[in-house]
This record gives sequence, C-alpha cells and structure tokens, in this order.
Amino acid sequence: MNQRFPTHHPLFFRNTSHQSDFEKNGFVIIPFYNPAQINTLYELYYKLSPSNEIGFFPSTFSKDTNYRNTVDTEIRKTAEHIIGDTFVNTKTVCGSFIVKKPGNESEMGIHQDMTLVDESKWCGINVWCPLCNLTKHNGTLFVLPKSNRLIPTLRGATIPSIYQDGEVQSLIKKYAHPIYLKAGQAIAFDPSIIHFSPPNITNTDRVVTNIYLTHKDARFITAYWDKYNFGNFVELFEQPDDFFTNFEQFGNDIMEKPKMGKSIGKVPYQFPLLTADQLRKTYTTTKPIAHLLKKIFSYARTNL
Ligand SMILES: O=C(O)CCC(=O)C(=O)O
Repeated sequence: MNQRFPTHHPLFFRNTSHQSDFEKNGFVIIPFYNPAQINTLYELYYKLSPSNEIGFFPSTFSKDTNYRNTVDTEIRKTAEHIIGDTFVNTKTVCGSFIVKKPGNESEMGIHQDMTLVDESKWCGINVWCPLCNLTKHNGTLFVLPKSNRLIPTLRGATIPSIYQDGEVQSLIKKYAHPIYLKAGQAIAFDPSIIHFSPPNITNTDRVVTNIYLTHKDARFITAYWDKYNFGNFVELFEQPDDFFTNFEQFGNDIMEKPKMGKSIGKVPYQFPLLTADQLRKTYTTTKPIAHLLKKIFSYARTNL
C-alpha cells in the first residue's frame, strides 16, 4: 500500500456538487434524517444505551457485543433509503452512536481517524449526523478544511500522529471551522481530515449517529506499529467488513497488536510531521477557504 494521494476520486455522491465539494474540501454538508427518523433514533438511544457512561462515548467502544450489533443494525436500517438516495457504489460498514455526556471529560482532541482502506486508491466517508442542533456549548465538530490532503498517512492508535508539535496544534485550532449542524443535517467527511470537538457543557446528552461507508470494492485494512520492533515499517491487517462492530479492542487494549484480521505484511513508513510553516502557508494563502465555507453554508441554508 503506497502512502500517496489518489490521482482520481471514486464517485460516491449522486449529487455532483456534493462530490466536488467533498473532493475539494474533504467534507460536505448534506440533508440526512427527517424528524420521524430522528425520533426513532432517539427512542433507540434511550432504550438501549447504558446510563452509566461518562464523557465521550461511541457505541463501538462498548464491551457489550449485543449492544454494538443492535445499534449498528438499527441505524443502518433507519438510514438505508437516504444512503441509497445520496450515495452510489458504496458499502455501508458500520452504524454507531457517538455520544457526549455532559461534562468536561467529553472533549475529543485533535485527531485523524484510523486508516481503514488503501487511501492511494480509495477513501472512506463518515456520515456524522447529530440528532439535536449543535451549538458552541454541546460539542460541535470542528474540521480543518482540506487537511486530508496535507500529508498522506497511515493511522492507528499505535502510530504517531502528524500533529504532535504544540505550535502545530495551536494553528490547527486557529484554522479549523466549527460545523454548526441542525438536527438531521450531516457532515460527510473523509476520515483522514483533521478534526476535534470541544466538551458538551450543557445538561443534555449530545447524540450523533455515525455511519461509515466506503467504495464497494475497497478492502478493509488497518495499520499497526510495534514501536520496539518495527522501525520504519508498519504492519497492515486485512479486516472483514464487520470489523468496526466486532473489534473488541477499542477503548480497551487498543495499543496491542490487533487480535482480529489477517496480516498482509509490512510497508515502509517515514512518520511524517506537519510543520507550523506548512499550515501557515496553506491556511493564510488559501483565500478560498473562508469563501468556500460561506458557499457551503449558503448552499446548506437554501437546500436543506
Ligand atoms: O463525535 C464527536 O464529537 C467527534 C467524533 C470524531 O471525532 C470521530 O468520530 O472521529
């Protein structure tokens, strides 16, 4: 698997302007659930979800296999038609709840999501959709537009990130944009985009559903680095399509070698780092970014 960006994007969106915004910026805002579907999903959440969780809690982190599977099945069932109407050539791999319980522990720091496909050919899409309106108090998502195209990476809990430097992290926070979605609007984003979310400091759970999709022909692949033994190599594991729902190591022994999947060998990796200069150059000279967000949100206002 090469760490380079694809020369062309697979077609994912039926709407050509969604596809081109996604390609240009690494994300696009789309209409997703209607009010009845939001109610169905809230009922599911209150019926099934453990009440003793605190902080930031994705259902994929639960130790209860039945809970993970039921959430996955029901979210995918509720979204099935919208997904069919919105996307082409995709397979839906996992539906989950991502919850921020009230409190400062619910902050989610700067990150890119783990590698799940060969990104020199394919890409994944997270369809992240809140069931409530997002505000600056309840843990909205911030994204750094176009950051999925800054450096090609392999990612996973054991692999050092590209944004370790303190100044780099401050600049990411400075240039990132909050995405204030209304209940039922979704952001469809490339999982390699740099993103984060502040804590939910209201009194109510912030409930989001996330659905991960990728191209129907893409193999599911995860990456693992043993820092004592691998040097500049990373081991890749082919995973079954139910990886997300059946992987037991999230929120558990995530730093251990994957206990699921089949090793397909090691690839060289140089552990690249983002620099403050690269960020400044990209985000102070890329004037379209402010303009572009305005365009995206005016599209959202008129079309959603
Ligand atoms: O739900 C959130 O606040 C953040 C979600 C996120 O960062 C992720 O799913 O990778």
